[in-house]
Amino acid sequence: MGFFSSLGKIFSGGAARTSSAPPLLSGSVEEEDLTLALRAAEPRLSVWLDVVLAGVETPGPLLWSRLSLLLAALETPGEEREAFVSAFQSWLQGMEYTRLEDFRSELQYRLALALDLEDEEDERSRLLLRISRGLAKTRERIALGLDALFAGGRILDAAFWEELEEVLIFADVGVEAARTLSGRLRSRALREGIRDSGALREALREELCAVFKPARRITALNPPEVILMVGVNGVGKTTTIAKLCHRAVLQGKKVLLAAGDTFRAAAVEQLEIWAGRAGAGFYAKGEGADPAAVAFEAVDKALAEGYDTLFVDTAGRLHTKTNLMEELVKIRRVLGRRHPGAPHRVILVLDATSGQNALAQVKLFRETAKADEIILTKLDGTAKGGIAVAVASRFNLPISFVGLGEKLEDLRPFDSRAFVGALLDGQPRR
Ligand SMILES: Nc1nc2c(ncn2[C@@H]2O[C@H](COP(=O)(O)OP(=O)(O)OP(=O)(O)O)[C@@H](O)[C@H]2O)c(=O)[nH]1
Ligand SMILES: [Mg+2]
Repeated sequence: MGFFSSLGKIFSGGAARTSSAPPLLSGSVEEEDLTLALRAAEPRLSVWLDVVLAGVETPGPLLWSRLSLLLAALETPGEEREAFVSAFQSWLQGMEYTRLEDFRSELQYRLALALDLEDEEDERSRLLLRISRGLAKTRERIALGLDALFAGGRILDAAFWEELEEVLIFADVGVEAARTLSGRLRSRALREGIRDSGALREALREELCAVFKPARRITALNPPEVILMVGVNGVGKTTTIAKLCHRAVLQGKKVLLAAGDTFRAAAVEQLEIWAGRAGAGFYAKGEGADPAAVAFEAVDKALAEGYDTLFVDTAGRLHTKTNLMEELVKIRRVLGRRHPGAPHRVILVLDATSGQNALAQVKLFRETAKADEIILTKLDGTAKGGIAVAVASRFNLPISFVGLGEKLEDLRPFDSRAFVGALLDGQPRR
């Protein structure tokens, strides 16, 4: 159900309620007031959540009834409402969260997925704001540099274009990409007779956006869709599997996680804990087992038990260690032999804080492991956000998601316009 299509109920009168929905605590007066308040509020999930959560501080009957009211107001059928509330209750119990501030973002995330708000404005601006905050330092470098450059009616001479290149390089866009971008902008300015700084800034925005390739949204025709996660040590592979798994489970998929990192004992345990939290199946053979055998047997299990999606975790490895990279080739081969087309996606996880070294990682992981998609993690804490531009401009690979924190919900689809907006001006663009 779409967010805006479901607004009709709020604007056209009382919320639909069925007898199976949990009753409101203080009766219909409160229900009436809240419905009126929702009708008056800006139609955004975050705002509506503020309205229904007013006065709620801890998990309990008041929270459940308020949630039920919100879902009813959005025309969610009684059964789905109950399923949503009870899934959230058991998650809360497992996490042992007791204060609203600890679980509010998870709640909003679940509601967005359940209500199919993924592509709505609310989601986009939220992503933008998180990225903006995360990119504050990068943005400062670019924006201050550009402001200085564009101020005072400079002549667009050779020195100007050189300085533009420097500003971009300083934000970790990389020498090569900075040169290409500045070159493109220069010919465009000539061609289109651009003189004023506002138009130049807009042209730069478009050129930056054009660098990014749209993410593919494929799903394997022959389930399970097999996804292999690769990358150097500590970049966030395992956490990102957990986040992707969480999304998939909330979207109704049956997900299996395979512990292909048999190098660290703790890695198997770490993945098992995440599988438990996200509500996914789990397959492992323990420390020291052959990762290719784990992958092979996990596909067997996924096929036999009707899983939709299988994520295969792998041990972190330096891209320069040939024997370890060969191990990934073997895992790929074995997966393909057991299940045609597998792995359907090979995701290279890059740590945004690693700067220009990320380029060498992409090169080697693409050649050996055939990585065909990138997820950029830790964008929340870096001054080097420009690396996304460097990677996208040098390699023909889509960035599908970005990691913005350590929690399960801190993963967002990569939106190139929002990202470039955050880099250039940091203000939500409508
Ligand atoms: N701030 C922030 N931290 C993150 C993000 N993604 C992962 N982390 C943290 O990065 C650390 C490493 O994450 P892991 O998922 O274990 O990384 P890994 O690539 O599986 O590591 P190895 O298996 O040892 O190679 C953990 O402390 C994570 O919480 C992110 O998007 N933002
Ligand atoms: Mg790991």
